Amino acid sequence: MDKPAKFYITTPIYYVNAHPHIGHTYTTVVCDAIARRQRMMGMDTYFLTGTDEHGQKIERSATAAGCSPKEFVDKIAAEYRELWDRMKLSYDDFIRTTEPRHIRGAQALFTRLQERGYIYKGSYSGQYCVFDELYVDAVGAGAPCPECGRPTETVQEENYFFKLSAMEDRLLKLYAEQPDFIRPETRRNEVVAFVRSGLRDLSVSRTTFKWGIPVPGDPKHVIYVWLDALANYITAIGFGSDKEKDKKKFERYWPADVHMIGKEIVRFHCVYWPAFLLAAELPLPKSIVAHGWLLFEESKMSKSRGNVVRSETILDTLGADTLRYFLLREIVFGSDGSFSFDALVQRFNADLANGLGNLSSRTLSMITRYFDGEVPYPSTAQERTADDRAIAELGDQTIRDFHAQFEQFQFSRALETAWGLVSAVNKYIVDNEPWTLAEKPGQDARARLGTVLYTSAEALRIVTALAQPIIPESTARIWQQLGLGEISKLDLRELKWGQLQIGTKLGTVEAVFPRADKSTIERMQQMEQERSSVSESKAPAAEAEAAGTGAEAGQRATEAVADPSAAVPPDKTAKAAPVVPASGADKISIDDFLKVELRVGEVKVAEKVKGADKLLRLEVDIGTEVRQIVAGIAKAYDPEKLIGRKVVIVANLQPRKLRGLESQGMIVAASLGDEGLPVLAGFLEDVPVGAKLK
Ligand code: ME8
Repeated sequence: MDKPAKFYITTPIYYVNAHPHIGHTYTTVVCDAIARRQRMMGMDTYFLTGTDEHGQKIERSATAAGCSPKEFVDKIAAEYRELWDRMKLSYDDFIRTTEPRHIRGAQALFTRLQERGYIYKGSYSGQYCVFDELYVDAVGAGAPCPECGRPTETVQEENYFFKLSAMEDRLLKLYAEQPDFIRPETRRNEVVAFVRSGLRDLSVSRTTFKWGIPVPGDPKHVIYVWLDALANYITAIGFGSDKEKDKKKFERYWPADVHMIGKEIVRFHCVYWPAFLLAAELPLPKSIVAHGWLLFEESKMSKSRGNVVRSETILDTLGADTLRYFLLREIVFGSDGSFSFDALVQRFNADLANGLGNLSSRTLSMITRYFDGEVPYPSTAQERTADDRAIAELGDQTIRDFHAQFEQFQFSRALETAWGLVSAVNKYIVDNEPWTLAEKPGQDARARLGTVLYTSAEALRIVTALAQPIIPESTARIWQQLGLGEISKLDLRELKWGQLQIGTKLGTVEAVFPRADKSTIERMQQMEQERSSVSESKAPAAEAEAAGTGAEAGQRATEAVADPSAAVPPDKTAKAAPVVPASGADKISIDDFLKVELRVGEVKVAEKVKGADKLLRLEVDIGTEVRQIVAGIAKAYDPEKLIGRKVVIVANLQPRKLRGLESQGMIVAASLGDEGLPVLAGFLEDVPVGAKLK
């Protein structure tokens, strides 16, 4: 017998500098649904996900959290895995970029590029954005990154460069010859325009930090995080290993059929990744599919904005299937879509509790009651009514349409199609009143009752089978109740109307989707608030990082004094800075605020603190005296550039000692992004030293 065809699908590997949120869940659930369906279509499917664990961002997050990078990444990677297991995601492999198999494979890729003459040594001096891990065309210390708006850092490094400029024509040819290489088309057009505008060589190593994969033969350098991260797609399936078994695996599964990604990382996947592969003479993935963003309160849900919703909240209330169904049904794949607890509960009640749940419980309990729990005979074809025939035809049509739409990544439409059958059958039941037929004496009524219930049960079977990849747990339960055993054994290719066997003995019938009410929304909101305040106080990851610069100096930069929206980086798509609503208890009175004495000061002396790479010792004139202040701003500001600068000081803080130096106050700064990069508060107009702020 021939080996089945293979299907290899990947998610991005997620950064471990913050906790997972439902944006990450979205991509992973989409891939899971595709993978599950492929398996049920007889494909030898390999579904890969994992975590991206190197880079300066992560190194800094670990420092801020007071642990080693390894301890830090282990903790967050475990969180991802645990969540994916709770979500019942059917991944075949979870790659971590700190694993030996990946390190070996990424180094092998680097060497392969070097051997083929695509990597050379050069030097770079200019601005670097730590958040995007990118050299950028910005001028001057602290100039904003053109990608994300965060302040850049000035670096001068000797680097290895990849000859990206040599790949322009080959890439353009690829996009022209394989129109499905980048999907959807809008993303493809953007990439083509970007490449046409000209490519510059890409720096693929760093010397400014250590937390990365050493360049083979030159361990002073670590491999650029994106080259490291992208390599996961091949290292996970054996690239770079000498073992026969791994080589076979690589041959079997590479190239990937689908790399699923969010739209913000299109360039890395559609320009850099194929360029690396072309240069390394490795086959190219068949398709890179970019989806839109999940928005919350109108802007992209993201850790740096702090407007995230955790999947755990929904798991603990409505369950994994509800979240999975919502994400695939509510969001039009490819476009941005909003998440709200109201919409989630509405979808759940309408489609799952009242729709599929109702169809399942009324059909199966009537078969239990009227036919002793055995699937009844339908009447012969000639005796069927137009109504019965319409449902049977719709059943087959639904199967065809669902498959076609799903294959085109139109998950929302595919589910709409399947639920079209649910509504039609629920209406059919109401129109045919099986409960009235059951009361009527005589063979005809009994035969009619059998037909109506057979038709309903068969439609239920079809929807359940189609929905299995999206809501695996609940469909498995309905399948058991239908008396059909293990749903995972079903071959979806064979599914058609009329396969439900007469006489099938039903399992125990019970409700699969109990209705949710308003209190569920309140509970979820409450849980989110509690979770965010717990993670703030524990400061485990990005949150710890935001506190990073100030925390080391005993100062949390934006706390209490700075405008929280100043900590939100400008974003091309953002309309407003989302702020997690504060409950009344979190608010302070004006009197409380006035207790904080804020004054304008002028920096007279600024110098590095020995042995503390984040700290500066400042002498600040506040009008009445000169204060010594120890501030965690060394990563963002050169001491020389601060002399003469007007700053805002919290003047009535109790003095405290940092690295043996007394700090007599605190300097106010916004804290940007996951890195918590400080940006000092200042004034556009001239203000006198010592002026009070209120
Ligand atoms: O970019 N809506 O990791 P990351 C939809 N490590 N999807 C979202 C989302 C949102 N609001 N937020 C996140 C990285 N995602 C790199 C990838 S791959 C070789 C390296 C999803 O943790 C979406 O898939 O920032 C997005 O592309 C990915 O998470 C970014 O995850």
